[in-house]
Amino acid sequence: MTETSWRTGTLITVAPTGAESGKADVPALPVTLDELVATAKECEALGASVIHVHIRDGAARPTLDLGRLRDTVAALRSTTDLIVQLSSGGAVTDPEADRLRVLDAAPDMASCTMGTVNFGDDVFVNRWQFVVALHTRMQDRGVVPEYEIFDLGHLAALERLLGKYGLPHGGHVHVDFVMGVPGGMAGTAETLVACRHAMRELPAGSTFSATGIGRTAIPVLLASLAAGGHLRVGMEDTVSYAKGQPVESNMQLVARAAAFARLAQRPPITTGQARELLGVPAEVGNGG
Ligand code: KMH
Ligand code: ZN
Repeated sequence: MTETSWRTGTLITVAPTGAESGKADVPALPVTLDELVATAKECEALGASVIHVHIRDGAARPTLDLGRLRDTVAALRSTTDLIVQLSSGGAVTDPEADRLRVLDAAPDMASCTMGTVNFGDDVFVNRWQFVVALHTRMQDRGVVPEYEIFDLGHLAALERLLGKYGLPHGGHVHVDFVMGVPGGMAGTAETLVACRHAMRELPAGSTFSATGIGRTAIPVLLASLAAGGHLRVGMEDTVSYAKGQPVESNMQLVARAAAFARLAQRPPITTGQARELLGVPAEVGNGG
């Protein structure tokens, strides 16, 4: 049997919670630390290798509380081998100082959104100077970024960022196309191919994953697999499994992504292979 490597397999990121859905509207959303850890373990067993984390407070509201973030990183590290990626995006209402402080929780990775985008009825603000602060602080702290691309111009901003401030910690550039946000780029195969094409301006060997918000989830997933990309799935992005059918759990979405990846003959890679791919150092003593 041929062994799957990160070159031939698919990296699956699970984004289980997000900052937008309410627990009352989406009861299956993991909002407590116990729910998050249970979800993380099950998603890892199904093929996820990265977890993109937003946390909630005692009332299930989005929070960037540093103590809770540290506890979350520690709990995920002690119970799973997943790469822990904290969101520095938070909620659209979070101030820049709180978003930068996320890095004090010392995650393996953190998101770094490459520009401002209309976000439904809101605006997700990412000023150039703030992006620079995030990128350079991640370099200083040894945190590997995932660059979030909501629009084609964000790739040009990334090229400018790397040209002026250098490669990220670990030396590997990985971007995530967040497609189908109302106000951002469309969640279509054509748009994904345009993004893939624009990546030619990034350092050789740069990689991408993609996620489609809401009903764009499946077209984006299929397009990404076909274009040699990786996948992000989860209830941060998708709360309907099919028309009129609410998602039952994050595991349901990871299982579907893993099945599609196997059908595409690019099966899910392990957490060790994902670390190799992304330039994230191996953790000692991880795993439950
Ligand atoms: N919740 C969105 C405003 C990220 O995690 O870095 C931002 C977001 C991106 O989800
Ligand atoms: Zn997020």
